Amino acid sequence: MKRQKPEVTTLDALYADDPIAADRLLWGRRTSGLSRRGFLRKSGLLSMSAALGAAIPFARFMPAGLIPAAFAAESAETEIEGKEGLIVLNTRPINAETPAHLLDDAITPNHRMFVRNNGIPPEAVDPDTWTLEIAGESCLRPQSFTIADLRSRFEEVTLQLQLECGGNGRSEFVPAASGNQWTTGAIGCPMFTGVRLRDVLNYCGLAEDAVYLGYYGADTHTSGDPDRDPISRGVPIVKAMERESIIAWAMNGEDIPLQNGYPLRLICAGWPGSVSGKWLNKLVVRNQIHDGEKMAAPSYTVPAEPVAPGSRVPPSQMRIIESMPVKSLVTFPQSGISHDFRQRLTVRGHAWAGDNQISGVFISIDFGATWLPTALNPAANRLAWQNWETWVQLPEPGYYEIWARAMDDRGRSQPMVVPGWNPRGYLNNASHRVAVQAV
Ligand SMILES: Nc1nc2c(c(=O)[nH]1)N[C@H]1C(S)=C(S)[C@@H](COP(=O)(O)O)O[C@H]1N2
Ligand SMILES: [Mo]
Repeated sequence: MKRQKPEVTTLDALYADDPIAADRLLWGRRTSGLSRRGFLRKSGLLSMSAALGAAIPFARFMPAGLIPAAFAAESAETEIEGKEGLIVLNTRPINAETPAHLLDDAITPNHRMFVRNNGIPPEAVDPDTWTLEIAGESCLRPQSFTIADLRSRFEEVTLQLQLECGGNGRSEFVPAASGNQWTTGAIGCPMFTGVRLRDVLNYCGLAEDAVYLGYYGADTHTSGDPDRDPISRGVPIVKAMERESIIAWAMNGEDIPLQNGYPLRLICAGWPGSVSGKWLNKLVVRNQIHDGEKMAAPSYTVPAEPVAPGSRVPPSQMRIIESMPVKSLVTFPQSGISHDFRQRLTVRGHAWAGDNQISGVFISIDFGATWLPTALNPAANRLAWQNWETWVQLPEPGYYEIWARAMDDRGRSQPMVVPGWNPRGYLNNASHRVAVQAV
């Protein structure tokens, strides 16, 4: 029985088991999110401080209902070869995310790139005989290319491109949305080398009625049924024809890791990762919105109008997700560290905004009461995340959270609370929070 254990464990466990009960204990009432300020009960403050093992200097600014970032689940180690340190969410198919502090590199290394598989990757891939077929009712000159053909016929480009799963952040939705319970780690921004999709499409000729591009990959359905595709999505032709949409054979100058699509993949960055087909062996130019697997609602769609949490939404009211929203990550310090309060604390991370750019990243050490601007670097190229950095001086020992909030070049800011609930839990771009114990 939990009653026998000290209060510290109880509160911690309570948050893990039943955040609503923990909320009532600390705040004295049910709260409906992080929208209201303050009012931590005296007993609640004591319990929370005890559980955190520190005073909370800015407790007066804590929004009602806040679950301290220090209580986020501890990371488990994994066995995915070449992906050490990633958190495995599922093994069949393999899905693994990268803890925020392991995404600290400006350019995501291959072994830190998350894995999101809908099916079973192909085995025994031979890059010399791999072919990419270009077809579809709106392709004028259907034909196939080997990787060597692509390399010799088209200009090679290398770009840093962000890839984020549409479901990144899903774990925070209440009521829970089905699917992989990603926290913050289904994002990465490696360098990709390949050829422009538009060069290949122009070479094969687009009919006047071409409106959409669909992809197929060599992975197989988890059911084993050879007639079912795990996923076959795509993008409107205008997105496919952008300079940054590429067919890539290398990631950070090396072969693409098998789990990330070796030997060939599509990258249409800034949109849900699901449009960037892995193990790419066929592209179809369509005269209608591509109707491949996971193109139809509820997959990768959100309600056209806001809905009450838990609602059922008819497919006709769902819209295909296009650009991803503005978002940021604190990659240093690692959440949960201790820090000597007399020393400055460096804080840094990345920010990205789908098809758009970042105009500013702000951080708060007082639960959002005040915000400080950070130094923001330009992107390496369009559709690459931007790195930001600053430092803070924590005023006294105690428990702090560092919150980051990015704004895009259209003035849209990240929310501090989980945004619009949707049936499959896409597009959670709430501010990232890390815990720091100043000692
Ligand atoms: N063929 C194929 N392509 C795919 C997928 C897949 O399961 N099969 N998953 C998609 C999804 S949902 C995402 S988020 C990205 C993930 O890319 P990564 O595993 O390289 O991080 O690939 C996309 N491309
Ligand atoms: Mo995804």
